[in-house]
Amino acid sequence: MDMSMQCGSRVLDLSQPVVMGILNVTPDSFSDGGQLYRDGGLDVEALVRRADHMVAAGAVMLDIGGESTRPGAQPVSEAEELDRVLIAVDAVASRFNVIISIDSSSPSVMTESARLGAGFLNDVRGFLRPGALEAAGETGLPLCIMHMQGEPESMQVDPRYEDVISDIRLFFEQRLLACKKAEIPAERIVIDPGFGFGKTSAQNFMLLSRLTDLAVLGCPVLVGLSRKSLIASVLDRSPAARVFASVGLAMVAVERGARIVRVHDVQATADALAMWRALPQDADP
Ligand code: 8Y7
Repeated sequence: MDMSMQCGSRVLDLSQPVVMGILNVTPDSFSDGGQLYRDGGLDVEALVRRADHMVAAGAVMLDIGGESTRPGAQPVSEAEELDRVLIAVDAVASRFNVIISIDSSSPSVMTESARLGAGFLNDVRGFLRPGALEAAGETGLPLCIMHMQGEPESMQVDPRYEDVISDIRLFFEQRLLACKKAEIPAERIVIDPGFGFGKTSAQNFMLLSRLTDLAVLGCPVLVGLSRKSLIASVLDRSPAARVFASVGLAMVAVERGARIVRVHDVQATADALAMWRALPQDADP
């Protein structure tokens, strides 16, 4: 596996696992929503402080999202999403040495963000919306293809799989084929099983436990487990109190081959990863 990816003007080195910090610019995200909103508008100064904090704590990437995809979330208009995301990209790109990831399913958001300096595209809908794969391909940026069963409004209503691992692997095989047809090289693709997106807790834990089964596809694996409700199926904790459990899950994922961990709590996760990195990587366990 090639260990580095060109993300616009920056290089993403994946020879070691890295932290992607979550920068939500939505008024309604489930775990940190609304903190960057004041008087109904985006508070750019607060956004810059949050970004600064995460970069200083060791985030190599920041994932900027303007549409909440929590279970049951209502869709946002494309104009509203564009507005939120572009303000944030502009504010972050000019100030920090960090790779900006764009959490969006909208082709125009992908295109315009890339123009303003974004370096990575993250689509929870796996670039399945009409025009999304083509728009992503034209940016020349790496993409993270995430698996989701259903749509956010209804995905947690009785999700079913023949076999969760092989069903998801088949999905990635199909998407990789679509990328090939769209002339997007495999070296530019990251895959993500999409924890919590149309999966029961048991299915989520099964996926995590067998994460190495996705490595056979040859793409780096990204995981998002931070503060998610699979934790609440084991521990009775509010989202903000799921930090320790989230770090534990991130370590399990990295141990099973994940290369990018998408998290709210950058410092806690980066410290844990620093310990993982201190292990001699070529020694037998
Ligand atoms: C994920 C994600 C979210 C994830 C990737 C949340 C945008 C929900 N989760 N993107 N986005 N993977 N690639 O709880 O697991 O953060 S939003």
